[in-house]
Amino acid sequence: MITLGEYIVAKQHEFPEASGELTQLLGSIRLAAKVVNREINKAGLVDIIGATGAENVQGEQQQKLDLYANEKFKAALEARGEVCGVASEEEEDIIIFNGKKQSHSKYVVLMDPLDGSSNIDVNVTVGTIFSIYRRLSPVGTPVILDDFLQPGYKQVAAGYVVYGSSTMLVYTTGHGVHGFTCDPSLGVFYLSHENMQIPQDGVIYSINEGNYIKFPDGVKKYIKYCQERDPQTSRPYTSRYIGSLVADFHRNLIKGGIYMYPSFASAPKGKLRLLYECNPIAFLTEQAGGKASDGFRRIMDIEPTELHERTPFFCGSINMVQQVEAFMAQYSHEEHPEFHG
Ligand code: AHM
Ligand code: MG
Repeated sequence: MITLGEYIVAKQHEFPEASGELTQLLGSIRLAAKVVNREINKAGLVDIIGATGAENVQGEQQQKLDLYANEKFKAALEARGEVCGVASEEEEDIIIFNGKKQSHSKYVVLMDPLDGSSNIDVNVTVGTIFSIYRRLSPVGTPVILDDFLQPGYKQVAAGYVVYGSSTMLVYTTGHGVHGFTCDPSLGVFYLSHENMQIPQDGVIYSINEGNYIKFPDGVKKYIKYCQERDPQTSRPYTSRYIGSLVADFHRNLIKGGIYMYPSFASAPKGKLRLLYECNPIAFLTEQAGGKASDGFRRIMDIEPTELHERTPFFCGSINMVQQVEAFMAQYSHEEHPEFHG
C-alpha cells in the first residue's frame, strides 16, 4: 500500500529542478481535501447544507459548503508558504499571500473549491478542482493578475478530489494521471489507480439535454448521432449526467465517454470556467490519452483574458471528441469564423 505522500516524494525526481515545494503544495491540498471530506460526510447532521443567501461573482447562489471549502483550501495553501496567491470561483479577485513565509514562493493555485455544489443538499457527489502554475512575476513581490492568466499548457500540475461513494484524489504533474482512494478509518489516501488511461472510444455521453433546443446545430447533430442505432459502434450510446463535472468526468475517465457543456444563445461561452474548471480537467484528459476542446480548438491553447472567463467544453475519449468537432466544423462553423477562413 503506497500513500499519496510517499508516491509524490518518490516521483519528485521527475522534476529536474524540484526542491520539494510542489510536493509540499500537493500535501496542503491533500490536507484540505480531508477536512472538507469530513464536513461533507456530516452534511444533514450539522448546519452545513443549503444556501448562504449570498451570490458569487458569477451571480450564482453560494452554498454554505462552497464557502467552507473555499476557506479551508485557502487556509491550507497559505499555511505552508509554497503558494503566493490563489484564485477561486468563490472570489471576485485574486488573493495575494504576502506574508514572510511567501518570500520564496513560486506557485499560484486556481481552484473551484466545491464543484457541483447544487448536488450537496441531495447527497450526490461533488468535487474540488485545482490547477497549479509557476508565477511569472518576480519571486518575493506580490503576485499579479498575469500570474493567473496563463494558458493551460503551462500548468505544472492539476487534479481533482471527488467526494463520492469513496473519496478520491486524482492528479497529474505531466507524467500520467494517478488516483488515490481515501481510507476513511485512517484518513489516508492510498494509490489505487496508477497511470489512468481513458479508453479511445466510449459509449457514454454526458450533457444537460434540457438545453437541447438552444444548442448549436453541431451539438444537436452529435446528440442525434449518439442516439442512432449502429450495432458496429455500440450506438445508441448511454446518456449519463450527474451535474457535477468532477463526477461526470471521473466516470468517463474510467469507462470511456464524452462530457459536453456547449455554448447556447443565452450563454455564448457556455457555463464552465476556463481557468479553474476546464484547464485542469483538460490537462488530466490529455495526460490520460483523451482530448479536450471548445468544439474547434484545444482548450489548453486558449489565451485567457479574464479570471472568471467561460468556454464551451467538450472532453473525454479522443475519438468521441473528434467526432463532435467534425459535426461542429460542418454545422456550426459560422460561430467561430476565425477558425475557418
Ligand atoms: P458550479 O461550479 O457552480 O457547481 O457549476 C459547475 C457545474 C458542473 O460541475 C456541472 O457539470 C454543471 O455546472 C452543471 O450545470 P447545469 O446544471 O447547467 O447542467
Ligand atoms: Mg464548478
